[in-house]
Amino acid sequence: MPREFRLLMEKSEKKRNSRLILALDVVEENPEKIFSRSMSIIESVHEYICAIKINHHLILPLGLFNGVKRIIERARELELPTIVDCKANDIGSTNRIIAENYFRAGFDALIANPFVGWEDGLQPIFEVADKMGRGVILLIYMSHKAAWEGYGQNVYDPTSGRVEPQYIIFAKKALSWNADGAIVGATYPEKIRKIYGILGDSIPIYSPGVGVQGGDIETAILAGSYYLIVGRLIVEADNPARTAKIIRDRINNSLKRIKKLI
Ligand code: OMP
Repeated sequence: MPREFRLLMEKSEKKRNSRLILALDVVEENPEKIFSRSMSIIESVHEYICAIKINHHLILPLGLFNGVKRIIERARELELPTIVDCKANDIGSTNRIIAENYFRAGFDALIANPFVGWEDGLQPIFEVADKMGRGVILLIYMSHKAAWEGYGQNVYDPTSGRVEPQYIIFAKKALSWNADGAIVGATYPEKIRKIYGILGDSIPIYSPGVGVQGGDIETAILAGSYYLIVGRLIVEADNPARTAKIIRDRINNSLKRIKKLI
């Protein structure tokens, strides 16, 4: 049974004809400037994106229940889901507090790290998400250069009795834990393809890493990415609205080309 967050994302995607998620990673010299530029980027790009992801770039300088909550409220008015990129990664009792606070502030979903496991790890996050109708997105294979050191390790899985890459085990866990999304770097299309082979259309793949990190939109979509998460390419552009529109259109054109190939 999909959580409310999944339906919220589908509604937003259809309304704007967009699978582009804005990573609102604004860097400025003081909190006032971070807040005002964040708000002005949202106003200029909102018709081209389907959700906003907020990271420590905003949460640390602005605070959760003051600055960031106001940004979430504006996103709500625009019917844009918000995702907190907290990469929750702690023991269960702390994870519960993390989830309760972010969801209470208004976030629709959070990102968590499956390395901590289920029991007394991520289980409380899923419980809070179920209770509050929010989403949980898991890191399956990150976009950065050293991702292979953790997500790419070959490990012995006692449940299957086999040695498998960590990311394959995580993709299977995403299914059994009923995650709402799986993050796989656009920088590793071959990993996207393998993970899509496990998840199919049951859990959408969210891919950061296009542009500045070297990933390519069409290659990622062709491999199985569903949503693309883009930060600096838009946030640091001279014209964020024009750049967001170009990226949104490129995603949609790639989807059209793929449909023709099938
Ligand atoms: P750009 O590289 O500027 O487009 O930003 C990418 C955004 O996605 C940043 O907010 C990162 O923290 C985030 N991200 C990754 O880049 N790689 C990952 O593997 C996972 C994330 C994430 O969890 O969103």
